Amino acid sequence: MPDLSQSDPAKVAASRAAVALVRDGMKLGLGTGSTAAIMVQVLAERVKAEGLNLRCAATSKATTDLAESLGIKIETLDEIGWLDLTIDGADEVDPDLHLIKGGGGAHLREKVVAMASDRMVVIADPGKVVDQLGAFPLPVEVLHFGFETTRKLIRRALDTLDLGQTEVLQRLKGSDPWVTDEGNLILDLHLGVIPDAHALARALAAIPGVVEHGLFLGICDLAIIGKADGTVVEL
Ligand code: ABF
Repeated sequence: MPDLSQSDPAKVAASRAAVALVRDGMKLGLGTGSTAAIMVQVLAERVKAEGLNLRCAATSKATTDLAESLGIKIETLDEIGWLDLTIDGADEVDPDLHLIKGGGGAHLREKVVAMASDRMVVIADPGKVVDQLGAFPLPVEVLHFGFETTRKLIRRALDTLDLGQTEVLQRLKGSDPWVTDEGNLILDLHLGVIPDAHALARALAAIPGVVEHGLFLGICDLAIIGKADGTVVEL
């Protein structure tokens, strides 16, 4: 197991506080990203030390591989059915617990899993806390079919919302298109600020080639922000 003492102490603190919410017998959703990876390690420590009996679903292939390498069995969401708690990272968290997610390219599965949970807890370092969403480019997962048409429709929707100066860039991995675990492509919307996240979410969801956007509105129940000194604050 990687040495947690070498990991970002803020992420470790947030992870430990979130994993403290886990009880024997729970059904859990495991997020994706570097903070969620630390959380999975902390969880694996507890499972080993306390012999916890958990059922876990993962939000990505990367998290599945990590969890299983640490002895946590991963089942599909449909095998488990409904989850008690999902713990995941985020790219931005605002004071209303609205989130931007998807910098890791996994926001589609992350949203499916979060919405199948009684409780969704975000773990993050202080750099993720913002007054207003939008500085982090908003990821939008889109179909291959009609990709350029979908990009045009997104641009048109942004114009309608007076966000027209935005760059809508295809995410790449090296020089190849980024392909998600579900086989789709990603467009990153460089918005700067999002004055009305609900209006933007509605506009994006109305475009058929959009599979899912990275705005998580009214989904997160608690954000645990870890600090470098090992303490946490809850939002
Ligand atoms: C996932 O990982 C994503 O939704 C988010 O994009 C990213 C955060 O990664 P990290 O914890 O590495 O900053 O939670």
